[in-house]
Amino acid sequence: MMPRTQSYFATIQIFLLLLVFPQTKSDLNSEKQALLDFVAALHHGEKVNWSSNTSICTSWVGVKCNPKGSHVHSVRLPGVGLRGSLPENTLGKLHGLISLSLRSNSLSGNLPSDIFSIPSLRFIYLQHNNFSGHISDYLPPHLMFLDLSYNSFTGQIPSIIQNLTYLIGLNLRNNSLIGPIPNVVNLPNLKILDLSFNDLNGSIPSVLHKFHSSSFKGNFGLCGASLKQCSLGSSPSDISNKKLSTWGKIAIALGVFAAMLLPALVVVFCCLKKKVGEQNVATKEKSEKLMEGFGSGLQENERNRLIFFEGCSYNFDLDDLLRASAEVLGKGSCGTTYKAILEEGTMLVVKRLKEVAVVKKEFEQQMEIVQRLDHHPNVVSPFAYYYSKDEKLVVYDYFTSGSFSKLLHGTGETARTRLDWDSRLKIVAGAAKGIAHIHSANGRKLVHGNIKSSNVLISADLQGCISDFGLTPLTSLCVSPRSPPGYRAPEMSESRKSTQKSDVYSFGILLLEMLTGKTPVQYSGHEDVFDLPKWVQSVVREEWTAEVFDVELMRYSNIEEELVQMLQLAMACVAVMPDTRPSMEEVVGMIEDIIRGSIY
Ligand SMILES: *[C@@H]1O[C@H](CO)[C@@H](O)[C@H](O)[C@H]1NC(C)=O
Ligand SMILES: *[C@@H]1O[C@H](CO)[C@@H](O)[C@H](O)[C@H]1NC(C)=O
Ligand SMILES: *[C@@H]1O[C@H](CO)[C@@H](O)[C@H](O)[C@H]1NC(C)=O
Ligand SMILES: *[C@@H]1O[C@H](CO)[C@@H](O)[C@H](O)[C@H]1NC(C)=O
Ligand SMILES: *[C@@H]1O[C@H](CO)[C@@H](O)[C@H](O)[C@H]1NC(C)=O
Ligand SMILES: CC(=O)N[C@H]1CO[C@H](CO)[C@@H](O)[C@@H]1O
Repeated sequence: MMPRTQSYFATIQIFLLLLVFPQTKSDLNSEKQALLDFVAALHHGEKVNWSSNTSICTSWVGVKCNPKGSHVHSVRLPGVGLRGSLPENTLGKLHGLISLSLRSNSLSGNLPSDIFSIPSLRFIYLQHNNFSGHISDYLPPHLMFLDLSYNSFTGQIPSIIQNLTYLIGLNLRNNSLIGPIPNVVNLPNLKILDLSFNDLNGSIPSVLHKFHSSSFKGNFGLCGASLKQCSLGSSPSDISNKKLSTWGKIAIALGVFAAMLLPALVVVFCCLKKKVGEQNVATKEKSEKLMEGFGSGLQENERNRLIFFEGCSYNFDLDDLLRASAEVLGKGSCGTTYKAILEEGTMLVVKRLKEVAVVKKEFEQQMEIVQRLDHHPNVVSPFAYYYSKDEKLVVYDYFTSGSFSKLLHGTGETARTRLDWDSRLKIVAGAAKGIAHIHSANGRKLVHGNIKSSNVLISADLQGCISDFGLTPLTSLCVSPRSPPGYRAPEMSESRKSTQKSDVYSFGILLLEMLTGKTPVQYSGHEDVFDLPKWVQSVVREEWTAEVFDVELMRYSNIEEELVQMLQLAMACVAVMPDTRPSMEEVVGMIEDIIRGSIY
């Protein structure tokens, strides 16, 4: 590792060491014996090199202990040819076990109930085996991930599920489960759900309606949400997802929400209405003209005042923009972003700003700053703008691949893309370079001020490019909860003023988002800030560092070291004291070191 990066990592390592909490005295030997009994009861391949004369914490494949070496905290034996049924009184004796993976083996029979009585257990991966029997009605209270998919489980989904408030992912796909989905009311963290291909019936609980219909398909008795409507009495009418009109969906959704009778009903309703409004615009306006109401108040002599930046090769005018067909890409309190398609086919992004805080001269000066920034492949710069008393537009190139946010989390209807580790590294490296470029320009005085995953656009060659530079000073009036609170540095609650160090903080959040797959702002009807740094710290404190990472990333082997290095970098960026955060240039250097490490 390069010397300049060392101080940050040293800080983090001390931080990690400080977090090693005192543990109850335990007998690691009894855990060793339990595991030897476990493996002796099963057929297995040669890979499982466990032996009583080697050290369980350092030499046993698939076994990891806590830092103190007092407990086994994870057992991972995916695809090692385990055959037979799991013996009682073995894994159940691992009192500090946090993560268990026996996926992709040929295990069968019932799961011993003592496994689920380990209170520390949070991650269970038993998919792709042939386990049978009922799923225990005692599950560990802090369970975060349960994957029992592709087995032969029967019986009902245990109702204890509704009490698992830490649950992030539940996958029961391809079993033979029957009966209703338990009426969950509050699973605030649940982000991954797959109950498809079972024999479930009854209606889908309303809090699960946010999941795509693919989470439920292959259960012919299920109804509600985007599946067939639940009918009272007579056989349910089969209205497919596509045929259901938007208004039909709204009616169902409203009905369900009304039935919930929550105090938050009014809030939820408002949000829903708003969303629906946007969707309508997005789908219907395709053939309509750009930006309703725009242009009507313009003087004839103002109509050609679209100002192009120097060197721009486009040749169209405001009238062309007015004739373009448009689609709403996003709507915020600072304005609306449209995708516009000119009549000859050129695709553009037009930001129509609201609540602009400055007069024309200042607006022009700000655009001048944007224009003077040297071209950089990782910075998305506008190429034209328009200013009048009533309308302010900024025009950009269109990025077909969309934003990093869209790729990581999906949007409403579209499921998230399977984004591999190398792509993620490449995207954040690009975004970091773009931000560092902004920070280094103009006597190091420039600040971005609005770094978030939806402002990182993906170029055709999968580079991350930072957009929205230069607009923050213009829109500082729209102080609203819709600006990205999850990315805001702690010192900004007092000063409100963005700095390069607050940009670094926001970028650190973006890194955490990339690593964990979690969004810092959760939209559960209304916006909740999810304190990512605090969550990561709490996870690390409890000694299951590996488990903070996005489950998508768990499919790649040999990236653990890079993951941890990246996590350390992210934590350095989100340091509470601005001065202790690295500069953006240092961040770029560190990311490059990590990537280089991955090549050689
Ligand atoms: C450990 O014991 C096994 C037999 O149980 C033996 O084959 C092996 O050589 C021993 N290894 C060491 C390092 O003593
Ligand atoms: C068992 O296998 C792991 C991984 O292949 C290896 O790191 C470890 O040294 C092995 N242990 C023994 C005792 O051979
Ligand atoms: C899985 O287990 C069931 C009995 O529980 C058995 O009928 C079935 O053949 C097994 N499937 C495989 C692929 O072993
Ligand atoms: C789930 O939690 C509720 C209250 O929080 C409790 O009354 C109920 O007994 C719990 N269910 C189970 C199966 O533990
Ligand atoms: C679900 O199926 C079970 C039989 O498996 C049946 O007894 C029950 O009435 C069904 N419930 C609904 C709501 O259809
Ligand atoms: C019910 C169901 O869909 N079962 C399928 C589960 O997956 C196996 C293969 O992985 C299929 O053979 C089963 O038909």
